[in-house]
Amino acid sequence: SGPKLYVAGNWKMNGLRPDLTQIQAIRDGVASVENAPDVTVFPPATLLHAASQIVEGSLVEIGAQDCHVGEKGPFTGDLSALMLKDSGATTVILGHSERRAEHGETSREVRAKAATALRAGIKIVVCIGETRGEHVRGLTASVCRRQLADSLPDESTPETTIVAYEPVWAIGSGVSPTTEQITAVHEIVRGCLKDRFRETSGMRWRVLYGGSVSPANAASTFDSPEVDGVLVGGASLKAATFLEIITAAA
Ligand code: G2H
Repeated sequence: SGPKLYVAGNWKMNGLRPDLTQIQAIRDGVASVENAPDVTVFPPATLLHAASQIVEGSLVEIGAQDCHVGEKGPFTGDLSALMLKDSGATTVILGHSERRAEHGETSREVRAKAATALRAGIKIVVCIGETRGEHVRGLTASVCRRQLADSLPDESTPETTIVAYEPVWAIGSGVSPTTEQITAVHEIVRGCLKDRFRETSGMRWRVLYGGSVSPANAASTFDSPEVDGVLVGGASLKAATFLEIITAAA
């Protein structure tokens, strides 16, 4: 069997200090799940340090949602990968479609950030995915291939880099692709990874699905042999709901 499934909770711009009780509940819940998947929660940067202390010594890891491309310097308001690591983050999400859309992040920028994060010793979850318009025009495969090629740095390895396929039309919409559609895109992604990164340890690349994952559709998503885990947004905010998804991955 391959590596354990990976379940990520992306809190986006949600979460105040009282919500740290959700991190405690996730930590305790994961401890009691047999064959639990790898779980990483990505709270806002303001909660990274406290959340990391809560999960210390447990199976749960904490990650950040973005980082600056530079290592340090005059970049008011930005956070470097090293700062995130210093706060206890083991991982950073890069190239989420909300950042691509709202901050104009290009794949080239994502790739540069990814290289900086890997140099800082932090793992990366790189997001790709087509818009609704691209989907209806039949451009899903070509858009994903291009974003993947442009967003991943040459330094990526299966140990440090996770790819998340998040069709933009499925994000926060309650509409998700069929398991067959997800499988087809993940096969393309895996093929591209194998073609480009020939010299690896042999560890399987992890390709996650993201977009309206919920307790209702998690099990059918995990049915796909091409799905190595999920990136969950809205359904990760409440520990009880998130733990249902985690249990489905066990
Ligand atoms: C996609 C996902 C998490 P949601 O953005 O990254 O969010 O599950 O709310 O669609």
